[in-house]
Amino acid sequence: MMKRTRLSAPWAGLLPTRSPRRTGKPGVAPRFLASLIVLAAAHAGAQGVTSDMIAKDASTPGDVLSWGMGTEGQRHSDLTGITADNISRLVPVWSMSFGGEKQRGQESQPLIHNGKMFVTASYSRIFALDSKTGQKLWKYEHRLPEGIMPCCDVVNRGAALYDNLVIFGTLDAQLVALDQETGKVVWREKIDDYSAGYSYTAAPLIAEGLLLTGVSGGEFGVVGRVDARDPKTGKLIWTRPVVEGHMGYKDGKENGITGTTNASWPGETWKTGGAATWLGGSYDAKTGLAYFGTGNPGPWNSHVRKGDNLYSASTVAIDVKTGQIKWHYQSTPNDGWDYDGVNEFVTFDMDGKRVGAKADRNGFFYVNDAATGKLLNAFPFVKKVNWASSIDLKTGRPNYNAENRPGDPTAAGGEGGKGKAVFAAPGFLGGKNQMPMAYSPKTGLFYVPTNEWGMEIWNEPITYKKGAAFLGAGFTIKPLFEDHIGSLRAIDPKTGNVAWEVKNTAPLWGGVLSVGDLVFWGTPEGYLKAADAKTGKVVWQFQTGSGVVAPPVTWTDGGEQYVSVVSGWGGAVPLWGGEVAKKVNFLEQGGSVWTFKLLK
Ligand SMILES: [Ca+2]
Ligand SMILES: [Ca+2]
Repeated sequence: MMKRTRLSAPWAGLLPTRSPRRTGKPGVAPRFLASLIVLAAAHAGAQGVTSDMIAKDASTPGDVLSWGMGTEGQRHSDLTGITADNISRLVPVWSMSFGGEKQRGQESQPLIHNGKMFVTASYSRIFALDSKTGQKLWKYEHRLPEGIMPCCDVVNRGAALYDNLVIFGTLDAQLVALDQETGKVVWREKIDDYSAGYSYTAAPLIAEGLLLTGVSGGEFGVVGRVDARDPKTGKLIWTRPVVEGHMGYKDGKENGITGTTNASWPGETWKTGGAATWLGGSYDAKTGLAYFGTGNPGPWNSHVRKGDNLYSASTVAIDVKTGQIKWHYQSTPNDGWDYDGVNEFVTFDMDGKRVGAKADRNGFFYVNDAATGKLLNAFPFVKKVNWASSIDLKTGRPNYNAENRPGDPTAAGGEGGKGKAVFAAPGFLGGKNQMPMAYSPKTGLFYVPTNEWGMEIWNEPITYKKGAAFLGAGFTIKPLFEDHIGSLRAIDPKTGNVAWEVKNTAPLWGGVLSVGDLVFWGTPEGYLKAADAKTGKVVWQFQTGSGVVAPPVTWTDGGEQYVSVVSGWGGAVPLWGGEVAKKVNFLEQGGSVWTFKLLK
């Protein structure tokens, strides 16, 4: 059985910090007040974040308004201020500590707007900082109840900006919207019941003026879905479950059942079907579709839910206007290995078509038509994949290696209720996990943080109990190679060729930034590194003092280019990594943001 990870939060939570009120003192001369108002307006630029600004985020280097540096998720910037030739002068300008008694994993991507950085931290905290100096402007610490159930550490991956608000999700499955200037809570809405295993850790997505979020909790028999809200008020507009049989809603009215009840799930299994949308989504204005990945079907034991188990372990493309599923592509039908299909679907142009790519947990890299979902290409991106031999490009289905599916515990010969154990690769932590890849339109390559590992896995009997782990499996993650687990790979999406790789001893768990002719990424050993995007030659590295498990960003301000990354070791590896966790238990926790620019 899985060990119940202790993630209760005795941390009592401080009251949200309030900035001083911005009203003038009584008795101040009107002319002085008037000039203050002019100054304040000039300073603020007074521009709220609009849908249009978010839609153009990838091509506006003065800000970072979305997770993915553009809702398409390419994580690419055309800025060329920092190059291989001058990067030896790239130095830290400030570092800011998240403080607190507890640290754990820091997986957050900062946002930059109007001279401010908005960055979330572990335990559902968010900070606003001066982006040039790192000076703290305000912070908000969400009051977490006892008994929250995050499966994979108390992380948060970032916020969303809309108008004058900054919005983020919490470990007790709420959304909190705060005033960007003051940190004051403007609205707060419950996503779902944390005592049933729901939580939220992804950055919300803004598309077409709607706030789109998913749910976490795939290890607790929750039901995955995507919600759309009015970002100004938090009011629910539509909700679309991603497990077949569940009803969707729009404007308070029924909006059609997802799929066909019982078509791919036997009996009542769809009611606790999992498919958590825990990494959030991407959006492409050219298709009008939001792409959400879905996690494992529940429970892990695939023999109790014979069928494809739609739409688990899939990419689901949702028409933002209607809340209807336009297409789906299932990478692991009847998943039996916890191959969550949540990884980001990054849209880009290839051969004159709008397409999207995903480096799946299951070890295959997929390219689909972004408008129709048609599978165009699929190839392994890690060295050892043994649950399937290949993907049939005609049918889109995997060619399974049946002997590497963990056995049915009810089959004759099972010992003590345990099914036949198998060694499967990748391990359930995936050929790639939550750490987002980057795409460079300049090189046409994806920069994918990969890991090489396998697992011993077996099934056990399980029944659903609200708020309890719903796995029905036991497992141990094991390394495959002596010298490395992680590898940053530059992958050609047309051919599957690996242009170059940079190996890493520990598993990679941070994301990638493509900027100009460089790529930046972090390592659990604490380094932020940069390499030449064409050759993979490492041209720069900096030790941040704790493991980097977050994606870097870049922007420009006052003619200078900045790079920022969050540092703080943690996430799923130390909690679930079996033999790998033992290898990396010397790494120290932390919690800080580092910001760099060129020394003049
Ligand atoms: Ca931008
Ligand atoms: Ca999972």
